[in-house]
Amino acid sequence: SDPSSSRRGAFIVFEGLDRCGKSTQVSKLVERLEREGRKARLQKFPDRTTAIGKMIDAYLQSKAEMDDHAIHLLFSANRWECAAAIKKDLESGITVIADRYAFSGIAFSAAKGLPFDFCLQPDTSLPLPDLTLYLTLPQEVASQRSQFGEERYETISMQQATREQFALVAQQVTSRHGESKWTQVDASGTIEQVADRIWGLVGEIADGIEGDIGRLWV
Ligand code: 2DT
Ligand code: MG
Repeated sequence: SDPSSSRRGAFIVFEGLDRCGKSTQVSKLVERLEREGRKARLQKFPDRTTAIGKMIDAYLQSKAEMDDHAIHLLFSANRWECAAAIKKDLESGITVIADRYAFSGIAFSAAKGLPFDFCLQPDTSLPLPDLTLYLTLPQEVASQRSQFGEERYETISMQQATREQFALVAQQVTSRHGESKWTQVDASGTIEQVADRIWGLVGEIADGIEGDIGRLWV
């Protein structure tokens, strides 16, 4: 019998600052998993296709203004409206790969000055990622990439402040959920070099997970 049949899919999250190569690497990983005969699904956050996502999109493109707390809660609500589908897919053996998640939510809002504990709360008990890959790239490299500066938050000072908050988020994840849940990845080099690095880190969890889906911050 197939040993993987009793296993659920892994929930893998990619995090990092803007233009570090997350979206490229998320797509590469989904392709590679599918090529190896595994079922995988990409979930982008924010998911700009929903009603809430459209409000977030207007905010990010500076077509709308919003109170910092209100937009923080909308980003979280955007995850909650996708949470049941993520759980369902994981339980049916699909590997779900998210391009950003609650950790971006905390890091970016805290960088604007909202209290860290406030930023943490709304995402409490969302599905817990089995692995978060935090991609790092020197700011001067990210800033040179095309399209940097197009959206709200894409300024050097905001990226620097967010980088500091991501370090605190990493501490929270590892202290509450364990060292194995957060891995920093050097995102410099060619697309293929980074993809190989990531493939090595994903390793056997791509074959499925035995335990239950955890709950964030619980
Ligand atoms: P993309 O460029 O990846 O579409 O992100 N953000 C994202 C937040 O402020 N809070 C969140 O909860 C999430 C998921 C990071 C658009 C921007 O939105 C920020 C960059
Ligand atoms: Mg962006």
